Amino acid sequence: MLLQERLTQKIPAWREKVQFLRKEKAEVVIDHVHVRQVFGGMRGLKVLVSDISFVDPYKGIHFRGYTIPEILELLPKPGAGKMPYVGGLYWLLMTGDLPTEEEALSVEEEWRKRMTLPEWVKQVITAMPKDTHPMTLFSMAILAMQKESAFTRQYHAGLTKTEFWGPTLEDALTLTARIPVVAAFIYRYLYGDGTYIPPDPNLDWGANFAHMMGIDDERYQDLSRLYFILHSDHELGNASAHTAHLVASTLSDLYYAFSAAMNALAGPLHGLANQEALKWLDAAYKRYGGVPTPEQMEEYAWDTLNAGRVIPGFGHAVLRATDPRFKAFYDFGEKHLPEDDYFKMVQVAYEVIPRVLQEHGKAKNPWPNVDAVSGSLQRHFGVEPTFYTVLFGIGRSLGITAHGVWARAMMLPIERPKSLTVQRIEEAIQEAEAAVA
Ligand code: CMX
Repeated sequence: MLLQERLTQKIPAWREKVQFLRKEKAEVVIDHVHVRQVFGGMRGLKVLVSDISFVDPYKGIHFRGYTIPEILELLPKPGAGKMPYVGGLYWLLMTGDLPTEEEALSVEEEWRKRMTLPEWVKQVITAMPKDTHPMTLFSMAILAMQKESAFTRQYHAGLTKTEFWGPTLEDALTLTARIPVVAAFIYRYLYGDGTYIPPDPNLDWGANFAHMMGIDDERYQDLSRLYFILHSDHELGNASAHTAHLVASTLSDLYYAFSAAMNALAGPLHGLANQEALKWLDAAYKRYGGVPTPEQMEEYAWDTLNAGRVIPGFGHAVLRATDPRFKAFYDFGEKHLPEDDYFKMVQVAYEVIPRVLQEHGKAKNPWPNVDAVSGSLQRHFGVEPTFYTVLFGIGRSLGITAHGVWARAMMLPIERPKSLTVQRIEEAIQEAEAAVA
């Protein structure tokens, strides 16, 4: 397999570099811990390693050093003017190299070989009541596939630490191959007419998802590719990626780790914000009987803030500017659905809300994140809002599994930070203040 060959070439040098840093530079200080970080969700604490992606507060996400506009321009595409193959992005995340078309298609081919869903997974899904949230079904379905983990099987058969990454790559490819199939199956079970559309082996990962959803529109194929690329990764410290990293550090396999990550993604401050953002726009549309004017949007935003609630889709723990993922979706909306009322509401919100949040004075970042726009595009194609977080999860499977393979390649240990009592923190403060005095 091409991807495995490339990683086999790359891993020894990285492993050597990491081993050197861990052994020879172990005592070098690269960050200090502040009291605000201990009580403030560890914001900004530099304690994780990711060469796969990096978020610049002003320029946003970089995948292996490339910005979103660069990614959309440089990755191989199924045709002129189309969005890139998701398989090409996966190659880049995994190897750090921009793929040739052959390399991108080799990933798509691996996915094609592995995408058949076991029957029992479908039975687990259809045994559940239809008012179950799709994220619950998604997480359960991933866990239902765990018995197929190559890593767990080979680990118990006797695998040495240096070999861990190989079967983890196997799991990564099988899991990511099946993720869109599972997701579309859940969608059609909950919201469809009871029929399931099998995958089409002639289509690429993104287009195949559109096909299995039953949305036969080339624009939706392109939106799917774009959606999964934009949601693929956002450093290692975000709640879902970090959950997966923590779980996998115990040598749990990627099925356990990714299922756990989806439980973190299901929270309204994280992945569920895309569903919440659409619901928030929906309520504005109903309240004003159509697209609100800027004045009405401002009134509506203040009512939300005065009720002590957050405006979903705005703000970010790391970003301090408009999210470039928001910008890429916004461009898609302007090109393909400028007359859509919900997209028009996104435009009004973008015009008004950053100023309102600045006046409100709490949020460190008043600018929109990816969730402020993604739902309006999905809604245009008839996708139910409660499903939007699953779409986020499909994309996130790419970054999480790539991180999983590299954590094994670098032979990182189990995570175990230290907790302190409040009394010990107070003592540490006194010691620090006495030292200054
Ligand atoms: N609306 C109203 N208030 C907001 C706000 C928003 N969109 N964003 C931040 N604030 C508030 C916070 O609630 C916090 O208030 P308190 O001091 O009363 O607790 C204050 O501003 C400071 O928060 P912050 O440091 O700017 O933001 P955090 O790093 O704590 O949180 C985030 C980041 C994303 C959770 C927050 O901005 C938020 O809740 N946004 C709305 C939900 C959302 O869009 N989430 C999706 C994030 C994208 C992703 O998951 O990738």
